[in-house]
Amino acid sequence: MDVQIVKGDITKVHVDAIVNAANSKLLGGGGVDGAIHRAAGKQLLEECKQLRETTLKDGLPAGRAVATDGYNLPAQWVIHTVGPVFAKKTDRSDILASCYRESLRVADEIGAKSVAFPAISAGIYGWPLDNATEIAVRTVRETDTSVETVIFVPFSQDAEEMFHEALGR
Ligand code: AR6
Repeated sequence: MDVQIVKGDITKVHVDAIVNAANSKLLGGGGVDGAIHRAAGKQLLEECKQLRETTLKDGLPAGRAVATDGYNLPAQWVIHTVGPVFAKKTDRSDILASCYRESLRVADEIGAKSVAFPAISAGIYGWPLDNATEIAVRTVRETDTSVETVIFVPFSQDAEEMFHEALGR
């Protein structure tokens, strides 16, 4: 597997699938979720609503992933996953790792060969960037998948440096 780091806006990345750091309700939000919904267009929200009315009545649990079309995005699909909220006293890193594993599993299901990830949980959900990027890189490397290219898309220079550090380890 080829692993790259490309700083910027994930909604602009030309890959088969981009991963969205969503929430359990799956109906949009702030951060990268808001950016993806804005760029994909309102059909994305419609498909998410459909999912909530059918297969995901109780929402998408943290650590799980589901795919939708990418609509107006350059990416063909969006894989929505829900990161854990960071908690000092409880170790939720297995849930964060599961987000990457499950996203790659869903990518295999839909046949996506190139996948771009943001730093899941490292924004509004408060996960320290150094640890979030380390878990991201380690989990992707350890996952058995047919995905050929993974692109990590840091949004800030700090995040870019952390991804490079994690990749160098
Ligand atoms: N491209 C790439 N990365 C981005 C972009 C972008 N366009 N925008 C932000 N980031 P966050 P979370 C980075 O907060 O912590 C939403 O409201 C950002 O700098 O988007 O998992 C959802 O609906 C950070 O490093 O996701 C949930 O309620 C990383 O993406 C909640 O936020 C993740 O930050 C999820 O919180």
